[in-house]
Amino acid sequence: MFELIDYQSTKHYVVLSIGSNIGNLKLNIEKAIELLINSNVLQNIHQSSFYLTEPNGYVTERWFMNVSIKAETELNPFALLFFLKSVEYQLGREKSDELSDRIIDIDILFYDTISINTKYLILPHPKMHNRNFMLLPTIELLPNFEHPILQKTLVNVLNDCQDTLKVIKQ
Ligand code: PH2
Ligand code: MG
Ligand code: MG
Repeated sequence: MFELIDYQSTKHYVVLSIGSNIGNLKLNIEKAIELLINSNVLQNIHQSSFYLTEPNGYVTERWFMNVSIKAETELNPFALLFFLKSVEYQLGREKSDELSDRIIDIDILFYDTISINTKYLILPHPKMHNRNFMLLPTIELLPNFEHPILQKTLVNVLNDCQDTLKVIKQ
């Protein structure tokens, strides 16, 4: 299925959301970003502030630390996803399901302005417009970026977002 999509191997703009809710949350995220920088897979990395965030859709009571980053890459979306999974693994991520507490989670929010819906990857991230913990850090980096499906800026997406969970800038 992947080979049907022909992505040019030039520069692509990506936005990632990184989260952690086990151990030293900030240190886990810093280590992830260090691995991203040292890999040379991502260039021109910009990071948002750290945000302490109330768990969204979780049974757990452990709060998260979240950040967003924007960067450039030459990898196609699936190769990028595979690389990010390997970084999660290097940092000790065990289960990869949506519901477990996690040392590290790295999700792709946007890849250029593409929208795709596959078994392994949906872009833009299908829940981001309902999640303060993804929207607020990303707005710090790209307030006027237009959501490719909703066709409104991220600031307007946040204005229409029903999420009431707390997101506290550190
Ligand atoms: N990640 C989830 C589900 N819920 N809540 C917060 N606050 N932060 C997260 O990173 C997060 C979440 C699924 O990956
Ligand atoms: Mg996630
Ligand atoms: Mg994930």
